[in-house]
Amino acid sequence: MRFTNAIVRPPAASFADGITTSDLGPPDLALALEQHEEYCRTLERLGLSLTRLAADAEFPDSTFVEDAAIVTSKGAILTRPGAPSRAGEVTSMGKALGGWFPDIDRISPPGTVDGGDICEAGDHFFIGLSHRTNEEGAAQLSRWLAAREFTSSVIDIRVMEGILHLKTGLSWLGGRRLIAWRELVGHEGLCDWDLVEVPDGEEYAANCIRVNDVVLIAQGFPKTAGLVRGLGHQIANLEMSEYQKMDGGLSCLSVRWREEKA
Ligand code: CIR
Repeated sequence: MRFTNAIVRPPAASFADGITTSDLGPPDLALALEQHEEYCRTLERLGLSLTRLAADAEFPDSTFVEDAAIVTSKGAILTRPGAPSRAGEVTSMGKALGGWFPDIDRISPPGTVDGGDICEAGDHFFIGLSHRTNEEGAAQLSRWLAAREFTSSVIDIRVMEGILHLKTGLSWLGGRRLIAWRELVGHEGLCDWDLVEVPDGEEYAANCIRVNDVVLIAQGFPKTAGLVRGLGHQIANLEMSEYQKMDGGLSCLSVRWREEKA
């Protein structure tokens, strides 16, 4: 099954006002827009049809569209982002997804879920329990997935330092293969999986995405790129410097899904 569709949204003029813990300095908006355009072109080159939402300055973090929805081949659900400043981002996401998913579901209070905590690995979904996704949100999502014949398991990352979302430190490369931060490699919830450890000092590159036959990896992490290539994957590097400054990774910039053709 190949990805066919994605939703993206460029950063707005307020981008630098978003939430961040990084000490890399404020992002350069013009450069961020260039990097975003290259990201979009790469998805299109890989065969995806893009829906480009308009930049929304009311929500500085709204370029990180992945956090607002979880889309599977069997339906979509709007999240309830854990950061209060991001709660309103789901409204425009719901409208955008409505064309494909008229009966879209949603996480309801007191549950919170950020899409960045949800790592799809085929028919299984890892749900990160984080400072954004709470137990109630994880339980709601797990029931929703089970009703669609997907399995799920919860990985608690609240005690792991420096990890915002589960996918900050864990990505699926296809089959049973995952790439992960060292802290996650020994995790009991992942022991049935084939874990590739991201090289020391290149932790940011653990947030990569496999889009059809190509793994997209942030530019500037040569050891990770070499490792993934050595496993037989084709890779493409994307410059992400301005998003890293705002704690965002490659996966956050799109909501991707596979459209079943009738
Ligand atoms: C935030 O803190 O919510 C944003 N500045 C970054 C969100 C990154 N999203 C993701 O990892 N899925």
